[in-house]
Amino acid sequence: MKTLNLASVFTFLTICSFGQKLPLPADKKATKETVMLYQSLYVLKNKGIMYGHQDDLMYGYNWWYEKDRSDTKNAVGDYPAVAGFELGHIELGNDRSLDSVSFDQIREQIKAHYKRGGVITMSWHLNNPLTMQIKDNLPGPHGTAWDVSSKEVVSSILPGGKNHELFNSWLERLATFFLGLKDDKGTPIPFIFRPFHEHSGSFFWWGTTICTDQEYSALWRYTVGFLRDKKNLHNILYAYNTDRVTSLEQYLKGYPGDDIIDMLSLDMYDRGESFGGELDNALGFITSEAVSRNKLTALSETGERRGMKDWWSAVLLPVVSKYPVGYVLTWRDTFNSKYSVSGNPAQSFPEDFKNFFNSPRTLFLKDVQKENIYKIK
Ligand code: BMA
Repeated sequence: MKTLNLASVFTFLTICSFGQKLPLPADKKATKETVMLYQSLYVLKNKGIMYGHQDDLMYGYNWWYEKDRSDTKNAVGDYPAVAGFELGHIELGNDRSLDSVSFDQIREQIKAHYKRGGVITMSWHLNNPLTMQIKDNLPGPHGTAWDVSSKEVVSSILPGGKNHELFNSWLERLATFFLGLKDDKGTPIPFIFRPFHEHSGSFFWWGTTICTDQEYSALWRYTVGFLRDKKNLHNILYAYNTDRVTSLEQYLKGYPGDDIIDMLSLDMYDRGESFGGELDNALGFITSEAVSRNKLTALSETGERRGMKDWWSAVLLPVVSKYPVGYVLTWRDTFNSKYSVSGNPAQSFPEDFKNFFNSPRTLFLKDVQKENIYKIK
């Protein structure tokens, strides 16, 4: 059983609701459920860290899309508070994502998780709109999000670029999927969208050495303008994101602006002994910047890669506990992978994952359900 004193959280929420004005999402027309999500996350980030898992509801180590199944639930008896989903290849009009997950099933699971009162986040490893047009059978990541062979990609899809109309058609397909995310009453389901992620790295076509900071910012602004103003989507919280960084200046390179961004997030995997210190440093300046800008925060991708038995409780938890980190999300596991590279709870040392679950600092679905995060207080 969890020992978190929820009474204190409720008291705090009440004081915030009645005694002090909470910040609003960047979108001035955000739906009331989206405003509630924003404000609930804003308050909860000081009280506990929500656990999230990518594709948790879609497949696991040795199963593929079974109703209500979850490796997290299997390990600790509760769903993650945050369910992560991936939209790569929605831009192509495909039925399945780049990870072979059905978009219809993603939509169903988004509805189910919202109905349970959980938080939804989506990433988008979209193809490379410029190089994918070269049909030669080139090796490696040719034509994918990881194709960094040309530095002209972002400029080619911005207004005036030769691939601008193609990019518009991709955004149109993305928007169609988003417009279909409604609950049983037809209310749009609020979610966190984290496109063009890990900008500080140079492994995606929108990476820091592949486009200029101005182009990156313009790409963000164009995308948000399209979804928010052209398609009238007002149920989206936008997460800015980088890979590992060592300074605030590096973190904010290409930042598109407080008027469109809701969350300052970081991705960092454990690749060696220096992880704890590097994470501590980065979360220190990112969360303090987020607090001063009234934004949400998250460690939006992380995972264990060293085979450390006590990683959850001895490495991850002590660092994230020091800061107002809204959620921590471990990445997907490829189906039937022998070794968990991403921190899948069922595989990566389930005994220690229980310690992480039992910590009064962590929040899983049942904890978040009690908060009624979408309800106007
Ligand atoms: C990456 C890897 C890929 C996957 C992508 C999108 O980090 O897990 O295998 O296709 O995320 O989910």
